[in-house]
Amino acid sequence: MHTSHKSHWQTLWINIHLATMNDGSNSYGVIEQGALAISEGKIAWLGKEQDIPPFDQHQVEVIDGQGRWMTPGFIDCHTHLVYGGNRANEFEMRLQGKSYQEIAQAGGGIVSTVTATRKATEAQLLASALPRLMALHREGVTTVEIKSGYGLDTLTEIKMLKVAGQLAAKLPVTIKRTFLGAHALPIEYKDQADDYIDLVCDEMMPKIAEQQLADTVDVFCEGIGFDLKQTERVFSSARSYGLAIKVHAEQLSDLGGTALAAKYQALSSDHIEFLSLDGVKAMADADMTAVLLPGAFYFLRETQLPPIDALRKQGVAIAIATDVNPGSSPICSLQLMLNMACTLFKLTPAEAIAGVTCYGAKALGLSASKGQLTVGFDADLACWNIEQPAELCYQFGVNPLSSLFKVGIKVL
Ligand code: DI6
Ligand code: FE
Repeated sequence: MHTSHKSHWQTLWINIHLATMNDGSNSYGVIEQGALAISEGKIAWLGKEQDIPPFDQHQVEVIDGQGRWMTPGFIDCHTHLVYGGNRANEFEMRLQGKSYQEIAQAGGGIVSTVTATRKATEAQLLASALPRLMALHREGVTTVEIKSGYGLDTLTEIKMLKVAGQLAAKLPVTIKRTFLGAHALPIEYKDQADDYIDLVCDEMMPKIAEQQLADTVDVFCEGIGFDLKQTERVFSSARSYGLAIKVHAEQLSDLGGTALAAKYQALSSDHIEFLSLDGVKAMADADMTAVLLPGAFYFLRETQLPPIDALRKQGVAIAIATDVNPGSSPICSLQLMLNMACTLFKLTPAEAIAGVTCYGAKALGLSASKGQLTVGFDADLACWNIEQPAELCYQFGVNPLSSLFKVGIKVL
């Protein structure tokens, strides 16, 4: 294994099993009886404990892992965790027989969260988002993507993205921000979706790009969202500002949003329950990541499964995320998503864990620095009280996190 200069090590883990997650999705990339050294926030060496090169015992803090397991810190690559209010009333309506689409068409749904988000102050949004982020973090999450999309006006979209940025100062979590102005049509633009897309492309996007409030742009391409033409306008505007692209597509119907996103070299297409084989092939050709969101599938009682076998056959990387949001996935647990990815989507535990580590990183364009135990990668490390990696997916409700390191520093 590679090594950096031994005297630079700050911390050395010994007596620990490593699930490096750097071997592709069919394996955990296990190193049993391993060791891992940290230097300046990065992984400086890893390998078998018996192969540790000589080091200065006085300079290095040695941590005995006591036979526990270490994985990369988890990555939740798709959330909407900054928002005002909640939608428990809508949950009740759905249980009385209304569908998610009917509620959206009747002015509920996303639009009702928009009203609450516009009303909330930055401080209120921050205070309500923090426990959600905390819940993820306590379960081993060290990187989270957060989308705007409940403002749908310039001021509130910017307010959401600022709050998302402030969260990074509250907890030791890397926050990646995504501008989702094209999430839903605000009431003041009723029947004028094209005009709203003008606002997104000509006013919101330039400001957000200029103030560096987001590095990625997302669109909800759907019957109750935006059509292909509108989606393409947002993509081409994003590209002109040098912003990366993602899409919510094929969640409720097959509009072709994924194939369109592939033409724009998008990082990922997310949801994709209704994705066709051609769509899967387009993703493979563009090296896009498929982000599966079992929480939304579960919470909306969807029955159409994403095309998992086709994704596997075409070699598309699969990520798993919570989609934390008030309407379709009010569930702040990536550990539960690991369980659901296996029970609902029949992923193997190794695939599911890859989905919240190496492929979660890939979905965010971070695959060169996060999501693997690899020399040179950020020392975002989760240490688990388990006897085998599959336990992370198998049991739910007893948080097995033993300790958590963020860029080499113990944070939990
Ligand atoms: N798809 C989703 O699952 C969330 N957004 C989206 O485009 C739902 C957002 C909500 O219902 O508030
Ligand atoms: Fe979403």
